[in-house]
Amino acid sequence: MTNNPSQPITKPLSGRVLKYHSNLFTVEVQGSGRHIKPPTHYQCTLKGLLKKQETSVITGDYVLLDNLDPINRTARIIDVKPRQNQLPRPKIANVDQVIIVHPFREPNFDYEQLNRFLTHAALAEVNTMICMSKSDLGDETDPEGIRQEKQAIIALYETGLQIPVIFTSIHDATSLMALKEKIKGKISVLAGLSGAGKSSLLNRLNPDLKIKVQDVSEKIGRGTHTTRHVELIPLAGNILIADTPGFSNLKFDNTLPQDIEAAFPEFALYRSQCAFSNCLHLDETDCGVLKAITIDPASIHPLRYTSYQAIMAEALQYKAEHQSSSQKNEYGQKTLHAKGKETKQITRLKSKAREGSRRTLKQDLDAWVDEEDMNAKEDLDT
Ligand SMILES: Nc1nc2c(ncn2[C@@H]2O[C@H](COP(=O)(O)OP(=O)(O)OP(=O)(O)O)[C@@H](O)[C@H]2O)c(=O)[nH]1
Ligand SMILES: [Mg+2]
Ligand SMILES: [Zn+2]
Repeated sequence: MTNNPSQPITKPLSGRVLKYHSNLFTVEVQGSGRHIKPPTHYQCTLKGLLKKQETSVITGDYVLLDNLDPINRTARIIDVKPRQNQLPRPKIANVDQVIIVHPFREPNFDYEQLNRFLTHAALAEVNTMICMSKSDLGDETDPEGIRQEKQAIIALYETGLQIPVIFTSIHDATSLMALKEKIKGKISVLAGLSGAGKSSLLNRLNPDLKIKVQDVSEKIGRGTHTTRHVELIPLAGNILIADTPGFSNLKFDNTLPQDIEAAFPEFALYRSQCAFSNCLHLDETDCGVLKAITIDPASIHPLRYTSYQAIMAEALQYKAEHQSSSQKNEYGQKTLHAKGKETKQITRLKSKAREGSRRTLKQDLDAWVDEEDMNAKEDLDT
């Protein structure tokens, strides 16, 4: 960086997008030089060519900047680096983990909603943990019942599915310390229902943030969104964590059935015993999953399977409406089968990269057959 802060910086610099709001990207550029300087935030526009190419730039993206004006703190984004991962909702890239903030109470604990969020994160292939918020709330007349309910949640998700669970309350400093331990040195994104308490948690981790939270007097209702933007917030302890607008609901009407099936890790033990390699474990004959449920109801938790059925119904509806199952879904994946091969996920390429590799992708697609054409495993084996 130049020594004279009034001089424009001519050399392109790289940075990370923290926020997109009102057509401007807030980009954090790390300080450099012999004496470590604090990071600088630049308000950036997008280079015309990137707009023309419809290159998407989202929070968490690593970008290259030119035209840096150190006085007005403005710059221009001229390139975007390939993403390690991305979530379609909340829209964010390059995170180490998604923390699903799910209320234990207010509203009452809802297994299906939580299962929907877990499926959503599994589809994006991002590390996931569960933060059961508002765990101070509950029926004080039945503390033993509350204790058992919390244990059942841990048994199902942490012990059963290896998804870490922590219980937090904004009124319990110890629980907030536990959360802090989980986010130290990482880039995390908070995701969950509106009113789950995402912004409240961040305000407790750093009271200087003063993020607007839902008024306690407001009735928690689906559709009340207090946070409006996805924003990565730096916290002490080498923490970067994104506050995001909550969901009012989470539907899977843009996802393929086979992708939903693959997002349920508990089927892993049994799916190889299904007669059909594209079995969805609904009512098929010789289904390893259905057999397991009949023989040992504890093999797959009934609440997970019920959620699976509900989510699958939405995905099947989507498939019926878009008969070609090789269409891209919002997770940027295509589910295709090759004869005798495993399911293949083709991750969506950025528009720029896609341009250069259209031929390869086309060849790739030609080599694979649509799952619609899939026959029973016996056919593939011959
Ligand atoms: N009792 C209790 N109330 C909480 C807790 N965490 C959040 N709340 C309350 O829940 C309400 C919603 O909190 P917010 O932080 O605005 O929720 P949010 O998830 O950020 O909501 P959106 O921005 O709409 O997505 C607020 O009135 C908080 O005071 C908690 O641990 N215990
Ligand atoms: Mg919020
Ligand atoms: Zn099956």
